[in-house]
Amino acid sequence: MSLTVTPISPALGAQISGVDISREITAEERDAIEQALLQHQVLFFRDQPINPEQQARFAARFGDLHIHPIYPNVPETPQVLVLDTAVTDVRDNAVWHTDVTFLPTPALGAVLSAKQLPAYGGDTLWASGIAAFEALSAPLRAMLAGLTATHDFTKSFPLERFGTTPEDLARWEATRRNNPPLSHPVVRTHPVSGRKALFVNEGFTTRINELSELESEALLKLLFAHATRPEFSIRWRWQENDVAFWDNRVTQHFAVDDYRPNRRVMHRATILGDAPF
Ligand SMILES: O=C(O)CCC(=O)C(=O)O
Ligand SMILES: [Fe+2]
Repeated sequence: MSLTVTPISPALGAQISGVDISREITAEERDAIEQALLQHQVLFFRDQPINPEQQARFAARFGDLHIHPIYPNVPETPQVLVLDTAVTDVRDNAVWHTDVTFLPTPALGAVLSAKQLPAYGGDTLWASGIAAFEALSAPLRAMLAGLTATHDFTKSFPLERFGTTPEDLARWEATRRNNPPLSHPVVRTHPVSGRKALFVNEGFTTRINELSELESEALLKLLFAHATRPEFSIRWRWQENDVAFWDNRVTQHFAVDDYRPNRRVMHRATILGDAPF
């Protein structure tokens, strides 16, 4: 096996080379990638021209795949969703978020492939909830450990933008019905590594349940700002056929909205996760 892992920053991020993810990876490669993911939280592979079927096969080596309720998918491979600025309003990804935390079992991770890019712009940032949590003072860490927060699908998928046609409206209403606001711990323990991570995100977290409205608002503001500080984050400048694989249990990300009206097309396969604790 010639797989190598090159860290990009102390908090998170590594580039993986020496593996071709378009073919069926070996068990050894799979385990090396999983270990790298646990340690570095987001991995980048360059020059990986994968089709949707290959992307789904790669992602499925790490868990069952999720079919997104709102975003369009590749018809023959519905486990792969399409973020195409010519088709879908993706502006809501330009907020720091962890994917699908409105689900009782948010995604374990996702594999994102760059298909068509603007000449420049359209970078994506990731931030480590582990680095952010570890940098908090001991009294604040102790307080947060006992708290839960509400996550609401409608915060990042507002009716005004996702219910514009009768068909979209019906889908949005069904999604809202099936995904009422729910609670997750504010500090999550990684189910494999045991490391603790801050688990609130601006995209979906609306309220810290045990605090007053005013306290919740002030503390969430602090945590959202703290969690995304430059030293806990990295910014990836995409090339076509780059693939990113992030651990969605302990990270959040932000897709910079600075390139429209140029077109940008990404494919994502999302891996199902377990209930945060
Ligand atoms: O388009 C991107 O770079 C990332 C979009 C996003 O938030 C996601 O795929 O989960
Ligand atoms: Fe996302």
